[in-house]
Amino acid sequence: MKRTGAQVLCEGIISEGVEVIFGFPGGVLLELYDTLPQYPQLRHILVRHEQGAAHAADGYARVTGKVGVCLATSGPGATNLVTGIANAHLDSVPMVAITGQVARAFIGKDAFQETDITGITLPITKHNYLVLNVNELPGIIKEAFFLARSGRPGPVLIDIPKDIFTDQTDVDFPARVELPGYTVVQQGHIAQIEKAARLIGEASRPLILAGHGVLISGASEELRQLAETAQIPVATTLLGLGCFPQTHILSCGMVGMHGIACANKAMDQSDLLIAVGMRFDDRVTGKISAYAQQARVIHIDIDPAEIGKNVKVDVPIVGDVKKVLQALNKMVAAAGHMAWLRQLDDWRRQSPSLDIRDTASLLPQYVVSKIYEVTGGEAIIVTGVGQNQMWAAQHYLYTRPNTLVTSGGLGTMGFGLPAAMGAKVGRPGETVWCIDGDGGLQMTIQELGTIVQEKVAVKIAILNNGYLGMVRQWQELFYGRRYVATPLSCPDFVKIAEAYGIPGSRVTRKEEVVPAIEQAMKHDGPFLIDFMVEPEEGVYPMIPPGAAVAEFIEGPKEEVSAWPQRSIR
Ligand SMILES: Cc1ncc(C[n+]2csc(CCOP(=O)(O)OP(=O)(O)O)c2C)c(N)n1
Ligand SMILES: [Mg+2]
Repeated sequence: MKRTGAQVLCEGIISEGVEVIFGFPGGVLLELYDTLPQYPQLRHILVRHEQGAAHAADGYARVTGKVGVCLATSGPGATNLVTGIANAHLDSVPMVAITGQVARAFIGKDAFQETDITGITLPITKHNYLVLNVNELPGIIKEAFFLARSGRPGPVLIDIPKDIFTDQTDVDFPARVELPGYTVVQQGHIAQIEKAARLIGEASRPLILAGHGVLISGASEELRQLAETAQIPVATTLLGLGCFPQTHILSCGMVGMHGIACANKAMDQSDLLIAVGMRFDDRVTGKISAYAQQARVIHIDIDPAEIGKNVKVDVPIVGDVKKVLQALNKMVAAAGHMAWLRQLDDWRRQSPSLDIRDTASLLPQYVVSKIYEVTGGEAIIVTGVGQNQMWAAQHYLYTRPNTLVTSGGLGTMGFGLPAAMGAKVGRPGETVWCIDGDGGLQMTIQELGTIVQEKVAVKIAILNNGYLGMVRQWQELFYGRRYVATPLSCPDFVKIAEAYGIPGSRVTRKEEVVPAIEQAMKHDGPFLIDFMVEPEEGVYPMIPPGAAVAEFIEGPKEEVSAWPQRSIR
C-alpha cells in the first residue's frame, strides 16, 4: 500500500516503540505535522526551544532505557539541536534526532533555512542520514534506531527533505537490519575473562570502578554479585552513580575531581582496578602520569576504542558488561580482603567528605541532603552543571539504577530543566527533582512553558548562589579571587514561575528548607523553590586541575567567611 514519507516516518517510529516526540515545527515540517494527528498514539510535546527537545529526549532515554526522539525544522531548528546531540554523544545516550531539510531541488543553493546538518553533526553522531529517495526511508528508520540503541548507544540523525514527506512509496520496513562492517562484540573473550578472574584472586587491594556502561547494560545485579563474592569495594564515576547502592557496605562513593576522599584514596592505592563500563575520563584520572601507579587494570567495555585510550590496560575485555560479568562471576572465588576494607573505613573516618558544616548560613549541601531525606532517597535527580551538579552527586545517595540524570561528558549548562521534563514524561510515576544553578536554569528557563502546557510535575530546586559558581570557585582558587564575569544577576525566579503558572517559594534560612520541600512534594504539579544559598561556598574535596588523584584538597571546616584565601601550588 502506498504511503507518504510522513506516514512512513510515523509508522516507522511507532513500530520502534516510540510513544513521545519532543519537537518544534517549521516550514519544511508542515506536511509531517499535518500527518501527526493520524497517529494519536504518538504524543508530541511542543518545546520552547529545540535544545530543550534534544535534552528532553536525552533525559527520557536515560530513565527509560528507550530511544529518545527529538524533531526540528531545517536551518536554525536543526542547529538548535546540536548541543543536545553532542551531549547525548558524549554520554552514550540512545537518541534519534529527526530534522526537516529544504526540498531536494534546493539543496546546496543556500536556500531559505538550509544548513548542512549532516555535515555539522557528523562528528557528534554515531551515524547520520540525508534521505534522498523515499523508498530508502523505511530502511533508514530501522537502521537509525538499531544503531542508536545497539552496542555503545548514541545519537543518530535523519535529515529529511520537505518533498520526501509528500513523496509516496510502497516499500515495507525491512524485517531485519543488515549492516556489514558494524559488529558489536557481546561476549567477552573467555581467555581474557579467565585472566581477569585470576588477577582478582591474587589481588589484595582490588577496587571496582563502575561507570555508565553498567547502567546501560542493566548489569547492577551482576556487579553486586561480583563485589559481594570477592568482597571488592565499589567506587563509581559520576555517570555510574546508582549502578551500585550507595547504602551498601561495599560502596565507597564517587571518584574523580570532586569524588569522595575515600574513593579517590582507594583508587590511588589499589593494586587492581576492575574498570567496568567506564572510560577513564580526565575528570576521573587527574594527572595521568601519576594515576593508580600500583594497580594492574582490567578494563571491560563494549567499545574497543575506549580500551587503552587513556590508561594502560593489563586485561582488556571487549563485550557487553552484563554478559562479561555473568561469565566472570562463574570464575571468581569467594574472598575476604578484610585488611583493605578496614583501611577504607579508616579513610572514611579520617576524611568524612560528606559531613556538612554546622553554619548559620544556608549551605547548598544542606539543601541537597534534605531533599534526600524528604524524598527518602527515592527520587530521580536531574542536575544542571557546575557546583549544583557536584553537590547533587555528593549529598544525595543513589540506590537505584538510572536515578541520577546529569550531563557528564559535555557538561552542558541548560541541560537540567529540559532533561528533568523528559525524565518525568518517561517515568511519570516517579518523583523527579531538577537541582540546578541560577546560571544554568536561565539558559533553558523557557521550558517552564512546556512543563505547564504538558502538565509535567517536575519539582525544581535552584541552588541560587548569585554566581556562575563553579567558575567562580576556580577564580577563587587559581586566579586570586578575581571574579571576572561570574557574578550573575537573576530575575525573581519565584515570580517568573508564577508568571508561567507554577507555584513556588523562596528559602533563605535553614529551618525553612524541609517545610518548603514538603510543600513542593505535596503539591500536585510542578513546583519551584529558590534556595538562596551561601554565595561563596565551594565544592570539596577537589583535585586541582593537573594534579594527581592523591593531591585533593579537603575544604573548609568552618564558616566560609572565616576562611582565608588558599593558594594552590
Ligand atoms: C553551556 C555552557 N557554558 C559554559 C559552561 C562553563 N561552566 C561550567 S559550570 C559554570 C557555572 C554554572 O553556574 P550555575 O548554573 O549558577 O551553577 P553553580 O556552579 O553556581 O552551581 C559554567 C559557566 C558550561 N559548562 N556550559
Ligand atoms: Mg550559580
